Order: sequence, then C-alpha cells, then structure tokens
Amino acid sequence: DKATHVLAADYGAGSGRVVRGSFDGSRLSLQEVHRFNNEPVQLGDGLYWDFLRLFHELKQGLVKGTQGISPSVRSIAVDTWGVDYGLVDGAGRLYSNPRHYREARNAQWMEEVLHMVKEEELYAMSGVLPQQINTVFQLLGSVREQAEGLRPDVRMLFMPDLFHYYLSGQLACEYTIASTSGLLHAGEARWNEHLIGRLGMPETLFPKLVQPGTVLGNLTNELCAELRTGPMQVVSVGSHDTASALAAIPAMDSDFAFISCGTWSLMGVERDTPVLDNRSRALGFTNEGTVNGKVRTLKNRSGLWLLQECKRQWERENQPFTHEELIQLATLVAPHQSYVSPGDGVYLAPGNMAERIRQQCSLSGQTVPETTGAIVRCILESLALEFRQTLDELQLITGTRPRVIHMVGGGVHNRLLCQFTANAAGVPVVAGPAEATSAGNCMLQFLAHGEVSSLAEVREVMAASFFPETYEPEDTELWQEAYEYYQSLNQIKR
Ligand code: ADP
Ligand code: LRH
Repeated sequence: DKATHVLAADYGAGSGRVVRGSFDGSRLSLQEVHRFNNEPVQLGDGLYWDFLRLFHELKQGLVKGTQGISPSVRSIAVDTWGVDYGLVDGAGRLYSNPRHYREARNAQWMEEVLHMVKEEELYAMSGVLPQQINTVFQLLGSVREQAEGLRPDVRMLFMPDLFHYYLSGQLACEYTIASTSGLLHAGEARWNEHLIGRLGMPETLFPKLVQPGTVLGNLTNELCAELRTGPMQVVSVGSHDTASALAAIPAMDSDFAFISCGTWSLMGVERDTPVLDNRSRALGFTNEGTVNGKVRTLKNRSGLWLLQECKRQWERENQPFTHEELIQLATLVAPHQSYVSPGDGVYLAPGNMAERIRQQCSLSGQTVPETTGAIVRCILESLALEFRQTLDELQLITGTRPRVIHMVGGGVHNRLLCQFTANAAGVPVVAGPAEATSAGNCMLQFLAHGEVSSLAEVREVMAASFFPETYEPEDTELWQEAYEYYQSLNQIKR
C-alpha cells in the first residue's frame, strides 16, 4: 500500500463524520469510518453544543480510522460549521461550554453591538454581513455576562480550534474559521484590534492566527496512550467547513458559482477582493476567507434545514420517512403551488417546521401545502428559486454572471433539488462530490505534507477522483414565470 493516509473530522450542525483520506499521488479516495449525530442540548435558558460528546466521537473516529494501519496515518484535521467558539482558561480547562448560534439571546447582543458600531461600518470593516449568529455578537454576550469581566487567562477558540487544542495542546485560531467572526479586517488574516477595543473586549481573549495548511503539532502523548494510536500530526486546514468544501470544487477555471448545500446553503463566487459596498450588504452578501488567501463572496441562507426539521418533526409524530421517500412524495404532487423564503428569520429556531411553512403560505395568500409531499416540494422549489435570485444578485454586485453552478454537500444527493436549481437558474448544475468538505480537509493536509503543491493541483486531483453529475436546465419558461411570482412575493414581504 503506497498511499498516504490522513483523517478528516467534519462537524456539521446536524451530524458529523470522520473520514480516512488516502492519496496515491494522483487520486484521493475517502472512507467514512465513523458517523454520529450532533444534537445540541437545551439547558435552562441556554442552547449548548455537547462538546464533550463531540470530542468523544472524535476519539472513536481516531480509533476506527487508524485500526490496523496506525503508523501510516500522518495527520488529523478538524473542520466545523462557522461562528461558534468555546472559552478555555490558562490551565487548559473548558471555561464554558460552547453555545449554539441559534440561541435567541444573540438578537439582544447584536443590537448592543450595533448601538456602538453602525451596521454599514461593521460591514465595511469586516466584510461580514451582520447576522445575529455572528461571533462578534455572541462574544459580547460572553464578555458582558461575567460580572467581574472575563479572567485575563481566558482564550476564545473557534470550534475547530477547540478540538485541535485538546488534540495537540496548541492554542491558535485558524484564519478561515476566524473570518466568519466579524472580528477580522475584511479579507485579511488580522484581528481588528480597534473594533475589539471599541466593543470593550479584552485583547487577551484572542490567540494568534494561523494560515490553513499549518501543522500545529502532534497528537498529545496522553491521547496516543489512551487510544493506543499515533503518533500523528494535527493540522489546521480550511477549518471552516465551507472553506474546505470550496477548496474541493472540481473546477478547472474560476468562472463558476458554487453552492455548498447542507443544513445551510452557501452560494457565491471566489474573488481576489471582498465586495464591501452598501448594495452587497443590502442584498445580504458576506465575505469570508478561502484557503488560498482569496475571498468567498457569498450568501449564507438556510438550506436543507427546513426539510431536516420537517423530517425530524414527522419522526416525532411516528411518521418516519427516508430522504428518498420524501423526494418521491414531492414528485407526486402538483408543481409550483406555493413558495417560502428559506432565509426568513421565522425558520431559524428548531421546532415544528411544517406548521410554520403552512402559516407563512397562508399569510402570503398562497395555497397551503397540506400533504407531506406538498411541503417537501414547496421547500425544494423555493430553494431553487432562491438560488436563481442569488445568481442574479451575484451578477449585480460583481458585474459577471457565472456560466455554471458547482453544487457540493449533502444536497447533491437530492437529485430533484439539483434539477430544480438548473431549471430555475437557467445554467447547468454540476453536482458533486457530496463529501467535498471532508475531501477538501484531506487535500489541505496533503498540501501541508507537500504531496500536492497548490490549490489548482488540489482541484485537479478532485476532478480525477470524483465524477460529478451535470444537470442541464429544463422547462425554463415555466421556471421563469415561477421566479417572477417568487420575486413579487418577496417584494410584498419587504
Ligand atoms: P451538514 O454538514 O450541514 O450537516 P450535509 O452536507 O451532510 O449537512 O447535508 C445534509 C443534508 O443532505 C440533509 O439535511 C439532507 O437533506 C441531505 N441528504 C443527505 N442524504 C441524502 C439522501 N440520501 N437523499 C437526499 N438528501 C440527502
Ligand atoms: C455551514 C456554516 C456556514 C455558517 C454556519 C453557521 O455549515 O459553516 O458557513 O457559518 O455554518
């Protein structure tokens, strides 16, 4: 076996997996060794990530991923969803459990920050769209809630950095995940110390920033002994899941829009510089860092979250459906009956999603989707129309219209959504791989080890290793009409 192996732990907001990536010099192959749910815990009035359980799952993945081949696994890297963080004290203890970005309290902290720094200014400085989930707002809450202030030995670590810390003992914040915080200078790997000072946050909270592809250190001796594995290195990759996903897009040139479609849908383009003007802010675009020092200008919207939450609700009501069954039901109902706006704040919190969708359709005077199939169809058509709108807006703010959409993430398994997206957007959708995030995580580790030498080479390896499916637009006139109606609905709402 001449391949080199690495482990990628990818934590989504709904589920996580540990994947073993093997590279033979020209092709990457992935093997999922461990998968688990990521379920937040409501405790009193707080909504928390179950960090201890999530770290336990990481250990399981380490054991399973190295079984029998331990010496040939060179490294491990973690990527996660954006914005959330944990606090550790000087003795390395978890000072507080990481809180969940869906906590309602964040709205209040966002308001507080926007009292101190105007929305336009915050956007122009950081490139990050003010949304209540952002680290900058949550962190003000963490600082203000401590009556005597945070102890000076406390550090904040974004979720992947927190995992890396307990794997390796190294304290560092990786650039791409930090770029989701609103606390960096736009498009730069630099904390905005001026902003941090204005918000009254102690500078000591913020560890040094490292670039994606940095070898942080080794798996601690304690973990090697406990898990009977290792030694291996711990690497910071594009530790924001979206950064890893974008790194793995099998595109040969830069003329594409991407959609990373999982719980969230992130749609945008890769650029040299951020777009910081009022129009892009008003349209809801944000700018985040990529693994190669560029910028992703994108819109971050609810993705399959709506469907995921409906599915969970139906399970609670003893109506369990597989994804395949739900998609099948959607093909059996009448098309284009009603739409929702998936990014609407009313869908942010967990809970009975189907009911909320029905309510919104009723409020906007549309046919109320009564059946399961009608709900699913409504969600998928709405997502596709939202993607079309984002494509139009990307053209407005950047001056060019991408000729193809690359879709990656779990949404790629939803063939109906891929086809609807091509139909609505009027451009081909190249779908795959679904596990782009894990693949990007692995490839950045191979880049750190010198087995590939550039992002272009990473994408070549991706194109040689995975075979995406292309969906050509169909029924474009019908979808154009649907789009016009969808826009008029949104106009009424605004
Ligand atoms: P995240 O990392 O945000 O948790 P993923 O990229 O894993 O999300 O995507 C999860 C989503 O992918 C699910 O909500 C589901 O809608 C979709 N999905 C997963 N498997 C399938 C499948 N077999 N068929 C259709 N859709 C699927
Ligand atoms: C997607 C994602 C997205 C946002 C959200 C909180 O998983 O990383 O880019 O930051 O999570």
